[in-house]
Amino acid sequence: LPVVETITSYDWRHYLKSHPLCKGVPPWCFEHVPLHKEWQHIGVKGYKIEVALTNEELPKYCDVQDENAVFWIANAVKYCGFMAKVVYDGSEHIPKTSRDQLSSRWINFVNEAKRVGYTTMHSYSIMPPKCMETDKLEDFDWRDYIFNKLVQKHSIPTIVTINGELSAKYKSELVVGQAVEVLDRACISRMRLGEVNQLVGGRVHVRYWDSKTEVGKADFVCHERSPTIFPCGWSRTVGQEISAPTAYHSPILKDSTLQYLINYDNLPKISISEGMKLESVDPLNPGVISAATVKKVLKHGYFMATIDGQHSGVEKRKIAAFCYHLTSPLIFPCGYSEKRGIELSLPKDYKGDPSKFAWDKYLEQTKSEALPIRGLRRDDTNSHGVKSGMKLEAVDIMEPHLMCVATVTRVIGRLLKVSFDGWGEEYDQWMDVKSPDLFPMGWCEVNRYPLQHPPGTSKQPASTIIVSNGHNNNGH
Ligand code: MLZ
Repeated sequence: LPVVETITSYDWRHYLKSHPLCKGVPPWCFEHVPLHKEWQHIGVKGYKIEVALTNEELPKYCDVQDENAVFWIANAVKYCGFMAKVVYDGSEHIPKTSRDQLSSRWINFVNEAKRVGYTTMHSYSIMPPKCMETDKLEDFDWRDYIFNKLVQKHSIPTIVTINGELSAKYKSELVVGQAVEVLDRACISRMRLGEVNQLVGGRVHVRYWDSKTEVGKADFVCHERSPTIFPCGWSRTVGQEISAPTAYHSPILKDSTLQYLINYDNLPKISISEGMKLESVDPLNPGVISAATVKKVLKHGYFMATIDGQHSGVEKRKIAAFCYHLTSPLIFPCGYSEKRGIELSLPKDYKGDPSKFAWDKYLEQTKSEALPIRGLRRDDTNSHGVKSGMKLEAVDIMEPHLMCVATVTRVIGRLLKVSFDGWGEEYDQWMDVKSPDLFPMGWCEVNRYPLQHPPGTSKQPASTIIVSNGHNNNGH
């Protein structure tokens, strides 16, 4: 039987109501998020929609008892991710001073906005909210009003709705129970065979083949498009180490088709060899960019590298090599940080003035060469639409089951600094703009995945999610 748990999740509405200038990363910036393409059309002001009145908004004379059965017409006037501010039609009849307070509201546009006509289609009632019950409006002809208001007005295009509703269902490539090769959290230098335990909006919860965690709980969570999860056979194909039962290593086992390799084999030829230096986001301290060294060259453009910089506070960590691909957006040519004004974490064996790190000196000291990846970072522009100050929902890379409230605090080409609201700088993460670990505001709510409260906000009204473990399968 599934384990049913009740979890509270951060609700953006409270924050949005008190921060009218809030900006969210627009959903069209997230290629791995359903509706991202459609959002270029959806996310425009001026749509007429139908939205269910809350219990407090139900008009006095309303005798409908079912929740979410009374609707009214509204306009979406602002978007923050999947969240939208809507203003009820007829609000011009409310005194200006209380208009915004009474007749506007933040909703999750994917879950709550309905195409005009939805109410009729489903035989729900349509009534103006309580705030419009003034004496002046007692004999008002709402039917006539609605009709005039809706003539020639645009609603959400039918092409993106099913029976008047939007759907952000992720079409997963994986299925529950499928075997996969994933990063070994206990030893980031290698992979570990695992089984898909749960799929939520493209995020995969994996149990390792030799899992010792509680039944139903995951050992590792990542997005299915993340470079920490691969189909069976990947490790052997690229020459990476993997922990798996003995039989798994048998040569009789057929390698599966690896779509990941198809594109990569058209790479420009780069001569990469052991000992070469580069810059990389530290996988164990993702807020830091460090000098790194190629430790082992794998096949198909993959290689293992270790971080040279020893950041204070991570004293105890083992010098573990991490697997990268030459096209990885989190590796950079030597000198990248300096050119972009990013502080490079100092390599521990740098002999020289620590305030004046110079790559040529360091390469000379370590008798090494720079990895020639200069030409590999394509589309290194700011035209992706993500701007500093925008809010979003982001995975805490160090605890990847946690989805947190976050803000983009720096934008350097396609590289973003993501800071977690309420958490110190030491939790900051450098992330690629196309990272599948970034989501628009409201994504968690759409997928019924808990969004962590920023510290100190847990007393704010939260929404409650019922999670039935192992069976909250959004993929199918
Ligand atoms: N166990 C950790 C969780 C930190 C999560 C932060 N996410 C941004 C701690 O309490 O320090």
